[in-house]
Amino acid sequence: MKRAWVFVLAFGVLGAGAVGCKKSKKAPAGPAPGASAPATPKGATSGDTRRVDVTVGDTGFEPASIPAKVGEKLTLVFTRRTTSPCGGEVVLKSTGEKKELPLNEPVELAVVVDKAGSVDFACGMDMMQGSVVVQ
Ligand SMILES: [Cu+2]
Repeated sequence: MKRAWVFVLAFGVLGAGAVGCKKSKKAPAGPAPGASAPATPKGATSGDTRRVDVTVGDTGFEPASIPAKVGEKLTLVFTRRTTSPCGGEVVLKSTGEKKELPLNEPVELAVVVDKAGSVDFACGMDMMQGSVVVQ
């Protein structure tokens, strides 16, 4: 029984070591395989996306109302600044999509604004509320 444990431990250490090696080799070997990577268009996907910072505080979302235009690509970037458990989660009501909000860590939430109206979001308990007002 003991031998089996030692074997598992040794194997685990070797495995971890191998991974470490691969990581450290990554830097010098960079240019050759990475040559094709920068070819992906930079501005095409991110350039026309508007990012809006939303702070999650004790009093709710700030701003709680975000104006937007139909067809616009919008990404809300939530940053939770309160330790209240109320701010621990944001839910996009139209899709039911949920995002956990770790303290002081920006979390992105893409919002589809394909028609006029309001796209609502709220905390997990539906107490704090906000909306994207699409015109
Ligand atoms: Cu809440």
